[in-house]
Amino acid sequence: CTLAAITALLAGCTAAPASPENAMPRIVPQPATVSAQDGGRFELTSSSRIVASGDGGRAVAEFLGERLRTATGYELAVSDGTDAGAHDISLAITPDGTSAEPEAYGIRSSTEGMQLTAATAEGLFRGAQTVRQLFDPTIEGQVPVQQDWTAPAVTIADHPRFAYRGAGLDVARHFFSVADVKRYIDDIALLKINFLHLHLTDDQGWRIQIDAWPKLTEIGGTGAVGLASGGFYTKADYAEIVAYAASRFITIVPEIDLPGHTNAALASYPELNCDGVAPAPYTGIEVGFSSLCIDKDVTYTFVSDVLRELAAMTPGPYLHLGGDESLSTPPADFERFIQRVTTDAAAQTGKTIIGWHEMGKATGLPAGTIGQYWSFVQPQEGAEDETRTFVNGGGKIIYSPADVAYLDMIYDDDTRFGLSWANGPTSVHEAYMWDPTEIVDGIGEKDILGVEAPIWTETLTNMDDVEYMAFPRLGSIAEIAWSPAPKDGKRDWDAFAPRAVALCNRLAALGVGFYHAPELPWD
Ligand code: TNX
Repeated sequence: CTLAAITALLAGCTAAPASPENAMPRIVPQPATVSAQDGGRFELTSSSRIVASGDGGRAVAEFLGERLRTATGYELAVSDGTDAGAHDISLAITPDGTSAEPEAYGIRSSTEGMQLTAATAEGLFRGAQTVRQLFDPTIEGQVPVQQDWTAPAVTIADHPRFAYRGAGLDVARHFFSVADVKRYIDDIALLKINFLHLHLTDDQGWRIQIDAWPKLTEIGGTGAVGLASGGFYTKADYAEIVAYAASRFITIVPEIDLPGHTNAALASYPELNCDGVAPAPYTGIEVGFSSLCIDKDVTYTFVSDVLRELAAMTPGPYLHLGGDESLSTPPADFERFIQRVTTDAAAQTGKTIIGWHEMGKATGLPAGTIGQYWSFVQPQEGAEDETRTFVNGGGKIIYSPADVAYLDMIYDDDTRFGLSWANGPTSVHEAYMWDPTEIVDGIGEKDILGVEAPIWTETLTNMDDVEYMAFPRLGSIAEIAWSPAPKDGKRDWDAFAPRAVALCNRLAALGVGFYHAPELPWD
């Protein structure tokens, strides 16, 4: 007896809702505009089809069909064309459709049918996540469920606030298999996340095959935190992740953290150390003790080889070079290293560089370098100036304020794992009640590329742990990143909270774990 079956049973016993027939659907992130229409609901039936037109529309139709087939038990055949009936869902790419924005989409649903339109396949895919959420959460169930499958009559016009809506996954402290990463990709796609930042290297592990430096994975890839076993992605594994992400319109952002957070590399190659002696592998959870040797030529050969190979396997536009917490690199050396690497080896890859905000201590960063902010909502000493360096250089900012957006922070004092260094616990409410335009003075909407919620895995050993920490807080972050800026700067928790519950109900049907946050109005 699965959770989905139980949920379905309960749904069957509940009295009909007192709310009107076309009550507002509960969607996370909230679309830019949703208007309830008069008239009856759209109904999916055993003969419903998913009708696709336009280049790439069919793939999105197949995706949607896969999501909806199991619980409904319907065939939901995908067919090409525009000839859709009253019980069909049609997906159409209409170049001059809803908006010029590639991720914008529109939905109309009524007794006449459900139509999803967008200018691109990407826009259709984002819209498909909304289509899923127009149906009862039980439609995500993993076994057939007996109930009527209807959606309210609505008109939706939607587009994202920010171009970059990220989730970060630390696969260095604990290793996560290709299957795990694919699962997380599916989890985050529901929330219209479009970038997955993989933290591929750190003191405890090196997780990506580099042909020119094979010991990085032979030695540096074997360990992890504590007694956990390590692992690494071969180039084929990485390609599989990149392709799977692309099928969900998610771009992989790979991070090689430099020059600190490098014990795994230093342990693999003695020559990368100033004293020529390889340190022991590291299995603890301290930060800030390791550094590449800034004055050795071999350091730059190493960095150049790694970045060249990584860029060659990464179709996306970004390479993340870390730069955080290099506490054991003398400040002048740090600046010299960052300046040299960003303008030389990294620049030669042709990718746009992202660095944690401390990288803004260096002068002469290439124009357009992107800063990722990890200080608090109230910036700590130095963080504002370092962040402004990127904007002054023509780059933008990704906001990941640690006290609200770090998903490895405990929810409350009873959380079984997680850390608390970023101002203690982070509730779902705290993760929701902030705005990226209110953090660094002088950095406004147009300077902000987007928002990312990293999940660090010092204390998280498997996907159950990761999902528990991510949900529903990633819903808070995704809404900040996607939905329109709050009116008068005031975020409406009371409007979000019931939608967060609906999200959790959907995750439950999907078999994805989450935290039963006490501040939410559970059904
Ligand atoms: C800070 S802030 C880190 C990570 C840790 C994380 C734990 C930043 C860019 N780095 O190295 O894993 O805290 O919460």
